Amino acid sequence: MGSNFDLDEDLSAETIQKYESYWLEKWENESTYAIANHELLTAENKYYCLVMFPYPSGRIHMGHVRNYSIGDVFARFKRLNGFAVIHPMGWDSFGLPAENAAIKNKTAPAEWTFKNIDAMRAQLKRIALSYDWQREIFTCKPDYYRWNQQLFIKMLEKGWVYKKKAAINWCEKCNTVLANEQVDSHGNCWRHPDTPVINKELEQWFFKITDFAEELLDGHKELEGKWPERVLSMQKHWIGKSTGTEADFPLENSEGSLRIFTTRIDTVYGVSYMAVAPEHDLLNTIIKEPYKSDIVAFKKKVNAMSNIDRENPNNKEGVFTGLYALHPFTNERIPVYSANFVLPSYGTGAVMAVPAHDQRDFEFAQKYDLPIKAVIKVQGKDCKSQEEAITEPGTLFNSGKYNGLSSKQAKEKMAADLNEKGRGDTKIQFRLRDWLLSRQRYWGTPIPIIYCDDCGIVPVPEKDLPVVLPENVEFEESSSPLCSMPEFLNTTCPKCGKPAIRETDTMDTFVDSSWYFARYLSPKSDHEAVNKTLSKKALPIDQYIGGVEHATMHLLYSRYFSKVMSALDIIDCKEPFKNLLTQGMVIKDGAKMSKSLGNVVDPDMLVEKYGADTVRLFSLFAAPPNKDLEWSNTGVEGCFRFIKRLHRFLFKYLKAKQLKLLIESPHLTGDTKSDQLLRKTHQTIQGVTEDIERQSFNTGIAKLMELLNEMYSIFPVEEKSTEHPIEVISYAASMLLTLLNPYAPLFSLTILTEMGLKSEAGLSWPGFSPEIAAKSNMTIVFQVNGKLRAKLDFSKSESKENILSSGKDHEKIASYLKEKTLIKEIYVPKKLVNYVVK
Ligand code: ANZ
Ligand code: ZN
Ligand code: ZN
Repeated sequence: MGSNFDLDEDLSAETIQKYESYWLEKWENESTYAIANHELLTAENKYYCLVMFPYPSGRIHMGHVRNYSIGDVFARFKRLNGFAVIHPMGWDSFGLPAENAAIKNKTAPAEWTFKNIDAMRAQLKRIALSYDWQREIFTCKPDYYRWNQQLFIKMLEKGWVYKKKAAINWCEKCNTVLANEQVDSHGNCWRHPDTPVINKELEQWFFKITDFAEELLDGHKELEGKWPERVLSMQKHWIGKSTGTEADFPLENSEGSLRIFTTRIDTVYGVSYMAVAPEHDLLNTIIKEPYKSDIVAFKKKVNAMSNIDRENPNNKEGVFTGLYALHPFTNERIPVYSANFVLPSYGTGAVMAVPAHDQRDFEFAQKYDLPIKAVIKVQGKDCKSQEEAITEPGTLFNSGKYNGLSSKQAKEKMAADLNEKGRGDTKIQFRLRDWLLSRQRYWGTPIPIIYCDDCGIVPVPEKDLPVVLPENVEFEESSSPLCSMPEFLNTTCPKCGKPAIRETDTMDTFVDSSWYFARYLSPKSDHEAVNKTLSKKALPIDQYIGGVEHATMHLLYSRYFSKVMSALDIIDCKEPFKNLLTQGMVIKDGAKMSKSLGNVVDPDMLVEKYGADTVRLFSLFAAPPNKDLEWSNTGVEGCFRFIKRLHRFLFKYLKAKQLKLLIESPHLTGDTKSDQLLRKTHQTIQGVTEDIERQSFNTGIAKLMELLNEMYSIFPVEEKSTEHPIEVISYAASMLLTLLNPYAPLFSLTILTEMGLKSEAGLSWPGFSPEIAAKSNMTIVFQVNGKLRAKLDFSKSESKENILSSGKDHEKIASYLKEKTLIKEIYVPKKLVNYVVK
């Protein structure tokens, strides 16, 4: 038992820094947490623990500290339990901020990015996170993004990527298009919540994620109970499956017809007008003057509106097209309008409007004085004096031969009848749109495409990958430097050899993060994106941790990519994240801790003052992982005091060279104090294990604090240590420090080493004895003349005499015995006492 660390009694800041850096250096030199692939492949139990990798913005903030500490508890806990743990870290290092910084500071994005990475890596290392740094990846390096390019080409071959002109979302601040997922619920940019996204028509690249809509929904079955319900329901809503009917309404005096999508074909007898999106093709064809000019003006007006304004109920607007459609069942003439609330990208971009049963249609009808005809009777609703739409299903009336049917019956019957006439069918519709992946920005993966005047769109041949992003660039304000670099732009066509030019758009950075978890398995491989054998073994990720803000972005895209990559036989795993924990935010003074609000606490400063263990401990103790954590300086102080207090207790025995590492539990001896501590120790092992397993890290820490309190109260430090049972104290200390290891590894290892631990690898998670941990108490019911007066707890070994006399002295009972004569004392062992008095 050598004293390596030269500890002092009150654990000065200097001492803490000393032993903390000892371990950090050791881990660095020995790559302690690296796991070789052969080790992973042959392991009986593997555990893949992953926390969403950071964007290298420059510095780690408390949110990162919390998040990565949570991940580290899982990783260390599983390692101690004998699992082969893979716990990697990398950098989501393409993206807009690097470009903005480049424009502002005149440094190239690459330089800025790598400088940030170096700073942040050092910060992560300083808080004792057990990463396998040999697997570090950088999405902005060609050895990573070339696989994005290869995947893109493979998907192009399959027809899963395509280019088309479309109305897209444009952010003026980002100066690029955005995917639908990147427009928030207010119609603003995800990066710029104060900037409304506007519509533009542009040629863009899309991933056909909609082909996988059904599978993405289906996969949820596997995730239920393992992902937060909230994330699943956000994805479900985003995918938005809805079953309805498509129906053709023939156009009057024309060969053509207007196809609509409705979820309420049962209301078809109540149609009073049709409405098409201003972008609908019909409007480019058969419209005559004077309607034509009205429509052109209307289109212009709607185009200038944001989607959110467009869907605002107060902005409902439309124009008559001069056209009439014919009712598919009655042949009645129905006027066709163009209306802003009809979206071009949903269903068929056209609707049958039923004002009596749809609130939007109702308000539009009132504004333009169109008929409102009720056809569904709903119990308890008066359909005569309608003041709003009656939207519930009910029974049909005013509906010809369908009268009397329920909405449900009518939907089936009508769809079948339409189908028979060749005028429609049941149709499943999704809200999900294809993923727009091209960005008009520089700092991202170049899309590996060449444009040739003769051959058109030509993918870069695999042997010519990667298309390297030039790093020495100069920025002119807004546009991507790639557009003005002949050395990048000019190339030759791989098909015909003539001069051709390269695509200058780059990929959405969400492409990078959609499969990075698989790249960690073979981060350096230069002949394949993913080692498939390893992916079979290591995937899915057993525990994924990250922010709920990614519910319909990264978490949806990754699931999609896993399905695509499985279909392409690159990996073998369709659901990449088996369990998901979405951590809460770090709050200070009532608001999310953020630079813009000026309420940040600098992790470096805390680490310097208290050491990494305290910082970790606080961020794990102050709230359960999935709840918001309120910052509190006294809370940090409290965690610091706990470590110091633990140290002070142990120091006395350490100094006397009495404390030794004890893995095997001593037996109960019959000595009350010693048994009491042993019992509490086993209960703590049981409790902390269960707490970590149910992700209740904070209560686990509370139990460790309780155990320490018990140690102090049973064996006060002021007493002479030689009179204390050193076996039991050694065991309690060994266990407390081992259980503390996932939370505060540096202090834990330091003291355990002082107690005789030879190497960290020798440490393992302890088991407990259920017999010793079992409650030692019994509850006795006390009556006076048969009436319940009190319930008191006693040790199971307490004698009858003691129980009877303690009852008599107890305040709740004594008053009933006062000035009475005690005739009899009845005692039912371990259950009941009855004092009979007169
Ligand atoms: C007639 C009708 C009658 C409707 C009624 C509703 C109630 P979900 O559930 O979201 O799929 N709709 C269809 N395409 C549209 C578009 N491109 N833009 C705006 N609205 C559109 O909604 C389907 C319903 O949304 C459809 O059913 C249609 O209105 C409308 F009493 O058709 B309904
Ligand atoms: Zn933006
Ligand atoms: Zn060519």
